Amino acid sequence: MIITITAFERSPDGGRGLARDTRVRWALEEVGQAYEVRLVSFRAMKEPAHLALHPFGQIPTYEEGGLVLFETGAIVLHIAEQHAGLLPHEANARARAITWILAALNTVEPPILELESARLLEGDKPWFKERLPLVEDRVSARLEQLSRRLRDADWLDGAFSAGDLMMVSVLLRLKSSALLEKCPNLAAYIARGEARPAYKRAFAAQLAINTGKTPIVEA
Ligand code: GTB
Repeated sequence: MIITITAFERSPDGGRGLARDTRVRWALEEVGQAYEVRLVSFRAMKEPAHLALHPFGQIPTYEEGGLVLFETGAIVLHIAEQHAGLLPHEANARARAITWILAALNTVEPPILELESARLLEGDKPWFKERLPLVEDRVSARLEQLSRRLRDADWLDGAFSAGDLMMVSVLLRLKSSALLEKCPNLAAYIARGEARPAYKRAFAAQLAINTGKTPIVEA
């Protein structure tokens, strides 16, 4: 069955791997599953054909036979459940790995997104300078909690899992941020994720699109 995902025709990050198709590509690469990519423009994302796949007009989407998914949490979990390699077999360990996927998306990512939005959209507001440290503190608090849990382990709960894939993907958004300096074990955790051959393939594939090395096929 052919798997097709969608990605930005041109990612606003120019190929730094921050758009969310990267985490889906990474999961597919980890399990050795081939996939195709349909590139969509910002205009096409809001048109009926794409809205039929994604009610919020976003990327990525995932199509496999008659199945259409959106939301990277659901997509990565589906991939991990369909193929060996991203979730432990033992029931409790599996449940814990899924917990880390949800923790990455529901507990760690939101304050990071809030910080990004503040920096991107609120810089000209009179209250920006006063608010920014509060938003940064919320990110730091989460990082310190996660750092304490990870300690000197390689991964969050034993072997690398979809939980680590999602957590590293979320933390990568802070890669150039000074906030990570206080948590060197998290910086090393991110580097371990980036060093995985599957991540490197996923990153290279999205970079090729954004540097014009892959022919663009309009959706
Ligand atoms: N909760 C959804 C999921 O996990 O799948 C969120 C999906 C989402 O936010 N998609 C974004 C999108 O389609 C792209 S990834 N945005 C267009 C829109 O909403 O109209 C978010 C993103 C975009 C750009 C950068 N960047 O340039 O650094 C980073 C992340």
